[in-house]
Formats: sequence, C-alpha cells, structure tokens
Amino acid sequence: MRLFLALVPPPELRERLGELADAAQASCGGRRTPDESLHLTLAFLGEVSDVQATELVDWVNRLAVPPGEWRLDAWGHFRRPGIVWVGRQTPDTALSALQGRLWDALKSFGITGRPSRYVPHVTLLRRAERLEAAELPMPNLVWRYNRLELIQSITDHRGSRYSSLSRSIAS
Ligand code: 3AM
Repeated sequence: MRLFLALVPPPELRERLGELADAAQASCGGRRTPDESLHLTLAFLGEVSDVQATELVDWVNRLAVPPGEWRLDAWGHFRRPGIVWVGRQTPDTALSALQGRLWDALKSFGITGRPSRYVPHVTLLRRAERLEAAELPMPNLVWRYNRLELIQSITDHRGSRYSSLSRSIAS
C-alpha cells in the first residue's frame, strides 16, 4: 500500500484553504483538491509491505511531534505536474527539522527516498497550466499543529483518495 506522513488541517483552517482553492481554480483552472483531502505532506513513503505498514502504524501511535506554527504567506507553482499550492516564501526551520527527524526514523523501517529538497506546501490544484498569483488574494494563514497522521493513498478509477491509518499523540 502507498503511504505518506502529513499534517491535517483543523476544520477552520481547512475551510480557509478551501476558499483559497476555489479562488485559485476560478483563476487558473485545473483540478481542485477536495476539502477532505487538503494536507501538508511531511514525507511520501511510497509502496510499503503489510508488515511495514503495521510497524509504521504502531510507531506513529506512540510518536510525539513538537507543537509548532506554520505561517502560510505565498502562492507557488510546480510547473511540471501543474500543481498550484500555498505555503511560505521563506524556509520553515521547524518543519524542516521535523521532516529530517522523520526520515531518520523511517530508515529503521527500511524506507528510503528522502527528497534532496523539501518545500512544504498544500496542493490546491493539479493540472493547472499556470499560476495567476496577481489575481489572487494573498494567503495569510497560521497553521498550528501538534500531531501528524499516517495516511494511505488509494487510487481507483475516480482518482486518489486518502484514508488515515494512525495519528501521533497530542503534545
Ligand atoms: O502534498 P502533495 O499533495 O503535493 O503528490 C503527492 C502528494 O503530495 C505525493 O505524495 C502526496 C500524497 O499522495 N506523491 C505521490 N507520488 C509521489 C512520488 N512518487 C509523491 N511524492 C514523491 N514521489
């Protein structure tokens, strides 16, 4: 199964992100991320075995994530897959440290694939050919987090949907 570790927005923030996704789609087209799928990926694990998945569920259930605040103040575009996202103009030290810690721990589960560069972002649109940021409201959001989730990505004829398998302890 295909897994990733992510922060999941609290309900009010999810609503604000959904509004930005609507505005972005009206301006740029593309396929909008459904509200229930909005997230911030910390680590994409790829395909794992059932045994690895069981171990990972257990690990996440016992994991404590230092509480943090991520300020979202920028639009971004990954040109090749046509992703329009919101995130932050400058690198975020706390999220980078958390991402590094997670990848160090993932090694012990036999999981590799740490990307050479980590750009924290929330994907709002896919298959969008361009980003017209000048037409869009400037993001000004604060994401307060204290736990992460292990999520399964399930792909079928309707596309991808996500199912949460476990959640770290509230810290
Ligand atoms: O946070 P986003 O939505 O950009 O693009 C996929 C999504 O990221 C990414 O993992 C997240 C949950 O599906 N993803 C999918 N396949 C990937 C791959 N082969 C991947 N990231 C890196 N390598």
